[in-house]
Amino acid sequence: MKLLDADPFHFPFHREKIALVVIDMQRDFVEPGGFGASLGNNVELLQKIVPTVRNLIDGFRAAGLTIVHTRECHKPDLSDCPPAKRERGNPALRIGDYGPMGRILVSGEPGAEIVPELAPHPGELVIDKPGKGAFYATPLSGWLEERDISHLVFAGVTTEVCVQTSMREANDRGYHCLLAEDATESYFPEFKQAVLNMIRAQGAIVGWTAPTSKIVDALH
Ligand code: TIU
Repeated sequence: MKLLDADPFHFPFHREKIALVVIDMQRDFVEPGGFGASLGNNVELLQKIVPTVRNLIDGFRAAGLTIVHTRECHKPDLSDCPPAKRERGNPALRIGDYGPMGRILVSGEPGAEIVPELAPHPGELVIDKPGKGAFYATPLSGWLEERDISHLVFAGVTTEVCVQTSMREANDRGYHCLLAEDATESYFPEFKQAVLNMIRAQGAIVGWTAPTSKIVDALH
């Protein structure tokens, strides 16, 4: 067991028990014309982290460790999309509507796919999730238990929505959670900073944070 130099204190890095969870690096959030843009957001900030997320994934691939990719998306009949989610706000395009990358946040559509640079490799786990959290209504818990995973490294988008929700779900399930600070991003920089501060406050009440370079170094 290594001690990784993290905030607010060292993260116990059990290499044999760790998995990477990459949250929702989908075209719908990262590219123009998708769900994120339809909500009025500038997606350029999110595009900038793609190479860093790739470095993190490559580190886990080289170490032969478990990698989970999640996608926020719904069945084509939207039976797993509560009206309270679809009817929220006043977006340019609602979930299920046709946009430039196919139907918004619908599985099988181009926009729901993970960006090509981060596409899952054969053997990596892919979770389609109808909620913001990676554990709600998905097989993730069982898949991690089967692999005896107890420590999770999180990356992806957006920091304060699906990443934070997933990390809180994991924390309540007893996982040690580490967020890769520069491999996550929000449409709102101040929200990202607030999440980093709040998860590691109170003695890592939700978890730890560390830069990708330190996490990748610890994998060697
Ligand atoms: N809107 C927003 O910031 N995020 C989401 O709707 N989903 C995810 O964070 N993946």
